Amino acid sequence: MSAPQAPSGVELVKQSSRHLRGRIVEELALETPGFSKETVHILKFHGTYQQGDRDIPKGQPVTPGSMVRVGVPGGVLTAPQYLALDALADQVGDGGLRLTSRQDIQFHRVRKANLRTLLRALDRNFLSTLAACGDVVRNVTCCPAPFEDPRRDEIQEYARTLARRFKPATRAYFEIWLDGEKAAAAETAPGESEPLYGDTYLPRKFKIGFAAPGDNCIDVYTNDIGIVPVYGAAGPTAFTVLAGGGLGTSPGIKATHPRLADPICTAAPEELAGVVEAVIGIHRDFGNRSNRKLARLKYVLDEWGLERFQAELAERLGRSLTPPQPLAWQDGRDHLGWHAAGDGHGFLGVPLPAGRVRDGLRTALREVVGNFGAGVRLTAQQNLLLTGLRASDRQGVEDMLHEHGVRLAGDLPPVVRQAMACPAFPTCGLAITEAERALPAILADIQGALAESGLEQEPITMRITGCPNGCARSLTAELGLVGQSVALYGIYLGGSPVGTRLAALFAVNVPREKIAERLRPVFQRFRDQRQPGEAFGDFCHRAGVTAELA
Ligand code: SRM
Ligand code: SF4
Repeated sequence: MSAPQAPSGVELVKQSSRHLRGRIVEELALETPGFSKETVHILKFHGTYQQGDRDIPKGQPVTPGSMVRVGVPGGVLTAPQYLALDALADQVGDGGLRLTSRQDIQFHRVRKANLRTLLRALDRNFLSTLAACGDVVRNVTCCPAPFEDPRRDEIQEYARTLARRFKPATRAYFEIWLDGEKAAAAETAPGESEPLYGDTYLPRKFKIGFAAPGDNCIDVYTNDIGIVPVYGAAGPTAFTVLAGGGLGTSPGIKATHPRLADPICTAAPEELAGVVEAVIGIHRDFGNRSNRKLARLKYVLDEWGLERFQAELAERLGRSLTPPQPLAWQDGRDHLGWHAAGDGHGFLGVPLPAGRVRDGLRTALREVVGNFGAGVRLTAQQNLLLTGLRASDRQGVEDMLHEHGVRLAGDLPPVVRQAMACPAFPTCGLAITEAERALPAILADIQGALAESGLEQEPITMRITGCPNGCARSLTAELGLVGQSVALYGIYLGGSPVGTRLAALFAVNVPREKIAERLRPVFQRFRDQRQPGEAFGDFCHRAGVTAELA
């Protein structure tokens, strides 16, 4: 047996943080614009991420600001909550909101002096940033579409219940940000403990997502735990539980790789929370605490194999597992355009460019939400649903959005409508290439190449990330672009349109302006050799495009 390895530096920081307090209070009181390295780690658990500005050339002074991530379980916001977030974007942010690939909302460039103001305002609106980042259960995602099926609402309720259950127990967030007097003491509250997480929390981030049966809009296989209900007539009769998904790869570390989650077992509704908690417990106890690059649950599954993992889970639950049910998917696209909802109303899915809400789009959404009282639901594909609209509102809503230059799903070519991009430059410290900012030019080139082959109406999923961490889930797209080295991208092809297969590497180190050129022969081949109704990603996979042309 190999000798136990020393815990990583971050483990020691967590251990000595007195349940996520660290020196946050002391450093908030300092005049300096930023926080120390240790405090930056602890702040992540509070949903706050210190960032620089990568547009500023190296060597020039940068005033750090913070990305602040608001957790929104299942992506559901009320109209007043959305309007409050919108107002805060001007008061303490950079004048915009960023909807994330996990149904959260981010503020960018928040000054240290404004952090308390922001978190208090969020709290007054029943919103929180606690555990939106850090080594804990992150936002629990769930298909947000309120279709005419009450069982969808029930799934949302399960997502909210798990989100509440797995919040850290520490009072640190409330003391530091919301209650000034207690913050002064900043000691661990008497008798406080973290029954699930323990003093060092999890070895790494942990993600949970609920898909609706047949509808994989949330990319369920990319989660540490994916959950898919088995529907009876009145509601879910059971849940298929998957484990071990994750997309991140660390450049230069061979053992790291993307992985789709495996179906593990079936849980009855009353068993679900216990099963999920037991899987989290396995991650807590067996995840790698010396190397953060290898600390996700997926590597425990890799090391153990499915059988040992299931045996450990069964032992923790004190009973044998019910085998998982086979899953079938009809769709993986987002819920854009108009749809009927369960309450006699309708909802409109609005495509957003990489989740960024600013300028005319921001004004338009504020006016629709304000004037029509629309609820807002964030999707896991960086888009937004306006809910609770009457048939008689439809024209007025569309006019209002169009007036501000917003392009709705029907106004956009399918490849643009479905595209996703991570933020990358200038805010992300890990970005190797542009992503969000390069998206419009790349899409224009790809549309041109598709049109040359008469494929402009093909609903191809295209996603781009500025590094191999996979934040916009490029590797479950049919066409994925991944930043590899300065201004150069890897092209990945063959992901399935319903998110059940990883895309494979097709070309390396392609400059941005050459991406469409490399894809042109593949599009032509797809046009000529596809089977009736075959999707682009399925064709690339079947025809072995990546193996032949790489
Ligand atoms: Fe991510 C790190 C943004 C979803 C895998 N991610 C980051 C950081 C915080 C950069 C950092 O650590 O310094 C990025 C902040 C950029 C910025 O300026 O906002 C960042 N991740 C995002 C968001 C905002 C991208 C987006 O386009 O919306 C998403 C926020 C989700 C949320 O609300 O919680 C986001 N990140 C994802 C996803 C997709 C998902 O979960 O569905 C993944 C792939 C799935 C997975 O977890 O494996 C993902 N992010 C990573 C990783 C790789 C983790 C790993 O296991 O290796 C990192 C790097 C890390 O943690 O060290 C990372
Ligand atoms: Fe940053 Fe890479 Fe995530 Fe993009 S994929 S946000 S570049 S960590």
